[in-house]
Amino acid sequence: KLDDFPKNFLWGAASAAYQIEGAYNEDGKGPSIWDTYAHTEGNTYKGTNGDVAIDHYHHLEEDVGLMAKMGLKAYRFSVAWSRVIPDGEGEVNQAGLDFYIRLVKLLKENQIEPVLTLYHWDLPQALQDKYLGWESRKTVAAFAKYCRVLFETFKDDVKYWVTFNEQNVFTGLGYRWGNHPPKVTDIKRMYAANHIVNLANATAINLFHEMVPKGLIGPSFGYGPVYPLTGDPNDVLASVNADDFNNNWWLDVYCRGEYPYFMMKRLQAMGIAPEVTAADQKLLKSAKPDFLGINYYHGGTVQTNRLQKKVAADDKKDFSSTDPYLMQPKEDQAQSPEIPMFNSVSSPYLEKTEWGWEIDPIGFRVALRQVYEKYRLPIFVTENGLGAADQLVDGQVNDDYRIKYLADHVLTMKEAITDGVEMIGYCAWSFSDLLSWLNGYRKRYGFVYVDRDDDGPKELKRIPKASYYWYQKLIADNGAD
Ligand code: BGP
Repeated sequence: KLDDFPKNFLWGAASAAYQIEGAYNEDGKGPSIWDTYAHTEGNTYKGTNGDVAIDHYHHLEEDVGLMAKMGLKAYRFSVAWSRVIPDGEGEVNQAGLDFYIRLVKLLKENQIEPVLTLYHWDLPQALQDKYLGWESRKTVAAFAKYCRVLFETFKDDVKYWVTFNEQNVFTGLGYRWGNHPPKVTDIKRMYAANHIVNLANATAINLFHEMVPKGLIGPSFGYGPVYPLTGDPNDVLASVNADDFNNNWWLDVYCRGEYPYFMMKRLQAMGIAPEVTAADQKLLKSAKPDFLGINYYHGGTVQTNRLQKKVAADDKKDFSSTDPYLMQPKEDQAQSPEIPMFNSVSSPYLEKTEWGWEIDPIGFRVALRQVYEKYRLPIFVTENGLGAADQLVDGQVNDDYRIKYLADHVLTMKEAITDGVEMIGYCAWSFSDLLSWLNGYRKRYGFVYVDRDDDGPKELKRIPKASYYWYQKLIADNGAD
C-alpha cells in the first residue's frame, strides 16, 4: 500500500515570464536577451517570439481566476528582470514591479502559494552588451541588486523562491550549442559562464537567508537519470561519466559547494575548466539551498563511445531542442570532453512524444530517489509535463494522452514518497499553453488551451482542457487514486 501525499502537499503548475507575459516593451520594460534573440531572423521556429505571447500581462485576473477555480495550491512563475530593472542594474521601474505585486496579491487572495523564480533565462540585454552577461562577475553584482529588490518587496508574501531555472540548459544551449542567446559556441566560455552563474546562485542564497529568514530558496535543475544501454561494464562506465557531465557537475556545487573531482580533473587537463579562486570556493561552500527544485522530463541512455553508433540527436524532431540529452557533440567538434567518455543513444524501451522526448515515469521515481539519497534536501518538482500539438475540436480539447502522462508521473512520485523521499510539491509544466522557446506555439503543455498559433495571436481565448478538470479533481482528492 502506498503512502498518502502529505496534507500540505503543493499541487501546482508552472510558467516563465518570457513564455507567457507579452507586453515586451510596455510600462518601461527593458529588452532582454530573449527579445533580441527572437527578433533576429532564423533563430526561432517561424520567427515566433514572446512579444505578445499569451498576453498574460493583460489577462492577469482572468488567468489567476482560472487557477483559483481549478483549486491550484501553488503557482510557479518567473519575474522578468528587465521589467523590474530595465537596464539590469540601475533604477527600479515601479510600474514593472507593480505587475508582480498585483500577481502575488491575487494569488494570496485565492490561497495559491506563489513560487517565484528569479531567473528563467531572460537576462537584461543591457548587461549582455555592457559586461558580456554571465561571462562577467559584474553580472553577479547586478543580480544581487535585483534579488535585493525582490526579497525586500516580497519577503512577507512569498515563501518559496527559485534562484536559477535549469542552469544546465541555458548555459549549455546559450554558450556551447549556440541555439539560445547569447549564441556562443565555445565550450571553455560555457564552463566559465556556468561558474559565474554558480557564484550568482550562492550570492543570492546567502543574501536571501539574511533578508528572508522565514522563506525557502533553491535552484531548479533539469535532472534526468542516466542509464547504461547494456550491462557491458564499458556502458556502465559510460553512464557513470555521463552522470558527472549531465548532473553532478551542477548538483554537487549547489548542494555540496564543490565541483565533482574527476570531471574537474579532466576539464583542467583539457584546458577548459573554469577558474575557481579560493574566495569562490569559500562562497560556494557557504551557500546551502533549503530545497532542491527538480524539473523532470526524462533521463538519458548512454553507451561506451567505442562503438561509435548513431547518436540520438539524429532522430530528434524538434526544430531545435531545449533538451540537453538530445545535444551530442559531433565527431568533428573540437574540444568535446564527452567524446571518449560516453555516447548518448535512444532507449529501446521507451515511447516518445511527438517531439521525440522519451516518456519515462519510472525514471521519475529513479530521479527522486537518486537526488534525495545523495543530497538529502527536500525536493520540489518545479516542472514535469507533456508537449503535444493539441487540437481544438468543437470548442474542446480532449488531451487524454496528457492526463495519462501526468497520472503515471504522479503515481511514481507517490511511490517515491512511499520510498521515503521528502517532497514539498509538484508543479506541472505548464498552467496554460505558452511559447515553447524554439518551437513556437504549436507545442502545447497547458491545462488551459490558448487560441493562438504561430502566425499570430488571434483572440487568445482561454479554454480549459480535459486535463484541467482531471487535475482539479486530483487536487481536491490530494492525489488519491
Ligand atoms: C524546460 C524549461 C521550460 C519549458 C520546458 C519545455 O527546459 O524550463 O521553460 O520550455 O522545458 O521545453 P520546450 O518548450 O522546449 O518543449
